[in-house]
Amino acid sequence: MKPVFKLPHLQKEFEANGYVLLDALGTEEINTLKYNYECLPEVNNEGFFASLYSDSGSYKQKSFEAISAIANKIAEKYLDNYISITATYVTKKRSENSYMPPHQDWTIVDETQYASVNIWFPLVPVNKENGALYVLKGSHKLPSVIRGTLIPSAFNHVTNMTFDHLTYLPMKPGEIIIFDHRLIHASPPNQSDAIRLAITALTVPKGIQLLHYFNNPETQQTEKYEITPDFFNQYTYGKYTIPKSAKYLETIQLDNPNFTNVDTVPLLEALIVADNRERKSFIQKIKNLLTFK
Ligand SMILES: O=C(O)CCC(=O)C(=O)O
Repeated sequence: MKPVFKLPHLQKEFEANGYVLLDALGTEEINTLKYNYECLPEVNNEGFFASLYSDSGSYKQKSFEAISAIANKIAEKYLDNYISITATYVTKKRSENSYMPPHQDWTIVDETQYASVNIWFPLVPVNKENGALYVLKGSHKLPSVIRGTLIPSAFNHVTNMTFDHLTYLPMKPGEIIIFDHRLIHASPPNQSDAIRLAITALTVPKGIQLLHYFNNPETQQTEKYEITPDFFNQYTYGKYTIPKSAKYLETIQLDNPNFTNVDTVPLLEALIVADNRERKSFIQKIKNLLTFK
């Protein structure tokens, strides 16, 4: 697998957990990104919004332009020959609809050779109340899954990825997370009165073939397409049509696993913590016995 990070200790952390947290941005950059957001038309009417939900290619392009210089500065500094090909403000307004359920992002590269990542960061402090990210640490190492338009989630039968079991990542402006697209992540609804303003930038190794998988509802077959970064300006989330610029490559046999709670239990934070506590108290009991306490 091609390395993602330039620095070996970050690469090691990324391989172990599926993500890396960094203090990467200064106040000036945060203010620029906030100002650029204010210059875009208001589009989030309710709940969660990302530019992929808009059917305006020009809006998507403008939001990418508002972010790309800073996203690519991060990619350039920390990642080994990666580029951000699309980026969006991800906003949550107060609403139960702003809940983002646990999911993996689409497969957009050949994951037997490469890792594609998101660079995600908040422009306001994020917490349990307004929609911080939660992750299932190590879930990028679960058996491989093809993900794309209309492909059923391999986690449809998993019910234990609740917020009290996932790893909670409160973050301040300036902090970023770079995570593998295979990493399960989620965020609770915004219950505060202020908008939760964050950014996500889809980032890939430079110069490689980009992919999209599509479960064609007419044929019930899974089609594999070659795409270019333009795909993300042309595709509207929820419309289920593949932009003309995408090049059909082949129809594949979809052979995704069907995970159950048994597969995720070893990764669940609360259970690991409880397990460690139990182990510690067991060790303490043995020590007490040996020292006759
Ligand atoms: O912003 C959020 O709460 C979720 C973001 C997300 O799912 C992503 O960046 O892939």
